[in-house]
Amino acid sequence: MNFADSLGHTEELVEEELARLLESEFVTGASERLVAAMRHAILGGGKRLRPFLVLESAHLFEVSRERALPTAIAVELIHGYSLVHDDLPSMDNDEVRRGRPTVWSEFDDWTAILAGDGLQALAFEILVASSKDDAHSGHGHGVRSSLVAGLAEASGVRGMVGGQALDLEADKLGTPSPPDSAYICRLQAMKTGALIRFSCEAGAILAQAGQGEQSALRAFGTKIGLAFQIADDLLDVEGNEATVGKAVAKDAAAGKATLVSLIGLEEARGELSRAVQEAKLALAPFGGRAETLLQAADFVAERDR
Ligand code: GRG
Repeated sequence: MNFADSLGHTEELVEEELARLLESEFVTGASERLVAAMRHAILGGGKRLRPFLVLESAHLFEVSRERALPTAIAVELIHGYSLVHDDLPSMDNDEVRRGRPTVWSEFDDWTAILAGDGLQALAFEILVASSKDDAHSGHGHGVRSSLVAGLAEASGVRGMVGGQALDLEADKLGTPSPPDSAYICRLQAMKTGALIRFSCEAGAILAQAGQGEQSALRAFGTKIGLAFQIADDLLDVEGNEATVGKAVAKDAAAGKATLVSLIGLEEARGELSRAVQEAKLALAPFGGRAETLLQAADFVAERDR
């Protein structure tokens, strides 16, 4: 299967699983409007890159798709919640996401806040409830608590939430003024990098791989997280709104400092290709087994959406 087909296959799998989840006992008794907002947030779009990274990193260790799927879904639920909250009027104030109205503009802001909260809680609930075969393997509890701890760290104040706070402080409070590239790199590593890094590490956690292999995947995830963010900044400058599925040229219009605005397009392209090279180097210990993850690194850098 080529890379595009493989990513497409994961998109379908994740879509089906999320649709099933949002009709399951996990939402029984919840307000219909709230569940509709959660469905609007999470179904019908998105590249599903993070779940793909979870499934592929698990595949490196021959962990089955079935066993890795709850972790992949949990990561996507966290990502979905972050987008819903990020789009809110009080944060980024976006009306279009994945080519459709954002949750707050389709519903309202309080429903969007609650839908995001609901998606976040659901992520941890399915992670803890997951995997029948873990229970038989004798190490289910340890693996699950490592996954929960890793996801909480990546999505919380030392990761995504902390990075978002640094971003909004610079943007709305003007501190620091002006943000320099060290500040931008730190906030981006937390805001977008941490969840991507965790997605790559998750396979090693599921497989209870040795420290060396886990560190290699962590290094790979850190570098493709950086590449992902530089590519995102470049898309904001060079991308096409219809393809990207959201407003572009927002950063420059808002006078927002990004790596691209600080170091320029050419230098940013150089940083992007360096990050991809370093990501690939980190996977050297896995040899040919890591072929799909190597292709994922190229995809992250070359994507147009
Ligand atoms: C609100 C706690 C909280 C956090 C928000 C991740 C984030 C933090 C905000 C997203 C803002 C943003 C557009 C960042 C740029 C990188 C990014 C996460 C892009 C969207 O991710 P993709 O391209 O989206 O994987 P799809 O739609 O493919 O899932």
